[in-house]
Amino acid sequence: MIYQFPELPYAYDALEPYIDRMTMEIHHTKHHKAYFDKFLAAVKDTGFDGKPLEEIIRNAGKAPAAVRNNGGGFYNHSLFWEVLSPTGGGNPAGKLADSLRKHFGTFDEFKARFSDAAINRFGSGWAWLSVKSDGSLCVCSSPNQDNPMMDISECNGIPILALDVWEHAYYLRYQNRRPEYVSAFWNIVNWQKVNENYEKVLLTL
Ligand code: MN3
Repeated sequence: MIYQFPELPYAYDALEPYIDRMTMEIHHTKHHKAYFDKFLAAVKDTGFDGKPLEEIIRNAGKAPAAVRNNGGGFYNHSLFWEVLSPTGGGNPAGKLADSLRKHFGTFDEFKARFSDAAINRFGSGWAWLSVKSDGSLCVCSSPNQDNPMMDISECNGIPILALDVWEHAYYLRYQNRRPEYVSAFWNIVNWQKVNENYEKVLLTL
């Protein structure tokens, strides 16, 4: 089958204490799996069935709402799991480190901007670091399960780093304290993977 539900690249408890085991397990096996299953059901018998997920995401504005929402949920979580790691945190390396400095001045300034986007997203949504078509980097947030790759997005780009700020992503451990969850996130960012994502996108521009 063209659409695959991804396994986590680490154990459910691997991101403790920053993200707890129960949150990870429910998030992956219930929330993410439900988006995947509902996407499969929604895409069936549309002209999008069998098309690569990225292509569907790029054309989300032309797809039925259930395809946009559940396809977004499928895609966004698949990226999110990959940019986290129990051995993450620290500073970015490679080309990305230089580009972050170039676009944001300092790594701390980038973190502050990304954290603001995550904390100030009203209601449910995501924060993103994306690469625009001219190769520049940009930080933004999006509502619901939208993402910057969607044609309807206000911040167009290819996402290379994602943070889920739906309450289901943090409520068990952090309750209403979203800023604490966002701050904890920096300890588990897999910068090696984010740099890989970045270099991969640059090759396609
Ligand atoms: Mn989620």
